[in-house]
Amino acid sequence: MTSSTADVVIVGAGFGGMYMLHKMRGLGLRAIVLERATGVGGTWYWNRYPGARCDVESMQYSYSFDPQLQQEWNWSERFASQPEILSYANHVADRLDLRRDIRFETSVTSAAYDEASQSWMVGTDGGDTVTARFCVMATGCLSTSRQPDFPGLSNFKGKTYHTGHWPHEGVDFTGKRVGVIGTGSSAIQAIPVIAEQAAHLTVFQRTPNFSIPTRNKAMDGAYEGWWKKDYPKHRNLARTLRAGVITNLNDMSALSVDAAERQRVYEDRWALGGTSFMASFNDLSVNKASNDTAAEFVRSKIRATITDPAVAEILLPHNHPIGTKRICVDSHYYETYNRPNVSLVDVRNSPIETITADGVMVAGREYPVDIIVFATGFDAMTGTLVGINPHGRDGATLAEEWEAGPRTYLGLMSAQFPNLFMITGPGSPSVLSNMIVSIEQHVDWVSDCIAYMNRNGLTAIEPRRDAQDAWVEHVNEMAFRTLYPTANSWYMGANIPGKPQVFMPYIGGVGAYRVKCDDVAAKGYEGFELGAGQARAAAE
Ligand code: FAD
Ligand code: N01
Repeated sequence: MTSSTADVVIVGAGFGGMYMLHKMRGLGLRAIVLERATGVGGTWYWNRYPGARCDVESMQYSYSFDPQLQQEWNWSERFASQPEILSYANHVADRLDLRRDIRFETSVTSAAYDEASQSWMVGTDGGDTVTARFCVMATGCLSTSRQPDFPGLSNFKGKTYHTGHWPHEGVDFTGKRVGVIGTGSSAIQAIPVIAEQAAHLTVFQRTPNFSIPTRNKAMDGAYEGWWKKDYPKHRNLARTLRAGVITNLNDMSALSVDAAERQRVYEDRWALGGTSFMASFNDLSVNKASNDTAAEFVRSKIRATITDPAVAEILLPHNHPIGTKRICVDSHYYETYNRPNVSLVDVRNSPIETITADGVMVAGREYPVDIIVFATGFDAMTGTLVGINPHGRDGATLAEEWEAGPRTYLGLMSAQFPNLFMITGPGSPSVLSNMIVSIEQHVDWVSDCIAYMNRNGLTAIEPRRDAQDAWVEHVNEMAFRTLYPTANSWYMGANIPGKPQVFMPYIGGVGAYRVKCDDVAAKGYEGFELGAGQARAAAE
């Protein structure tokens, strides 16, 4: 057991924590990163399931802060695979010599603010403590995987895996009967690849999802050249856009054109592939009638792809507007159900009853499997932070403060928790954006804030409660202008029994959000209480 001190303690060595460390070094500060994995990369370290791939084009899903780095790295495909993104993360760690300040295989189990010294004491599973004035939670929005507590699971004789904890050595499905539970983004990527190898694959689907083909392909040299020739200009543009992705938004309502033109637009987007399908028209996420036209188009594609109409019927999504659960992207997902070795079990009305020694029991019938893959998602956005449950000033705990849903100012900090920053916290655009754009914006803002405090002899910062309340209200108000809250999604916390149903990310767009954050900083950190000595006094 050791105790160390630093200026900044950072939890997590994904893209958020890695960049944070680099920035802190740039300020001449001593930072220590604590990471439970054996390596860097976060999401891309853990999610090694077959078919795992990014849905933001590789030319855009990468750091922009280092001109040399973005010029020297070459992506091999339009959408990068998990192994390639992990290689990129390792390349960055090597190039910036990050590892010497990262303690791997170290889980943070506690974080407590000491009011007297105005510092955070962060405890680990090894019994070590790191004390630092600032604590940055770069713990990720999708880093606490969730496996439902199916009765009988401990009796299962075969192997089980969760997509978010995939073994490094991979899984050999050859000759095996495999069950996949879930049909979210992870399952939709994994299913076609597993089906190619397994003797038989049974998919247990509770909610059918909308999925768009990625049309992934090898990197086009001319396209790559176009990006690299003017990378700073393109990056600057991306930062001003709603999702932080340069995409061709058709700035017209779906209802402003006739049916034939709509069909043409959707066909073009379908052929182009990827999430830009949701940019076919400008009102798909706010107007139900417009959304219905896009949803029906995708349903028509599903019907046209699946040879067995009964199977197609089960796969047709009807219970949420398209895009209000995270839109999925795939490579030959629907076609996979035409394979003779693949079957689909609808568990919507007859949920999984038990896991038996040899399989999965649904509606009194046992589906025999040798391997179960849980593609059952994450306790998203809050699960990891509440799991650590920081203790702030005056005995406040994050779990209690967020009991009715997360409460933050700008998704960056929470009242009662001085000097504790979150990277892409709830109440920021985070998961509704190209996450690297949002990570860089948050890290830059936090870094500027710490530099400002140091320049001005300030030792503590905390959001005012009135500013936080107003922000939470604004986040809600923006969400309810859209169709998103109508879906039972993980954005709403609906995938975790008992979790408060609150729309967690900020939907106002990364461009508008950045302007707001910059404005707050320009006004001397408006809405925050900053102080030398005890900063708390006026924060109430
Ligand atoms: P993470 O990458 O989650 O890193 C957080 C790190 O914190 C992890 O390494 C974790 O081990 C560590 N950690 C957490 N708690 C503790 C603790 N208590 N103690 C010690 N360490 C801890 N985003 C996109 O923009 N585009 C995509 O296409 C995309 N695809 C995705 C695909 C999958 C399968 C998943 C799960 C997410 C995807 N995302 C995507 C979101 C992705 O999480 C972000 O893009 C980005 O990688 C997040 O980086 P991060 O550093 O914020 O968090
Ligand atoms: O998790 P999910 P995920 N019985 O929560 C089902 C990112 N990502 O890992 O919808 C039966 O989306 C559940 O059913 P239902 C992306 O942001 C991106 O797939 O709750 N089924 C659902 O089908 C994504 O959104 C990519 O009814 C049960 C599934 O499990 C996020 O990560 C790739 C069940 C969980 O789906 C999470 O995606 C991968 C039960 N008891 C991930 N419990 C890209 O392509 C849950 N389910 C970029």
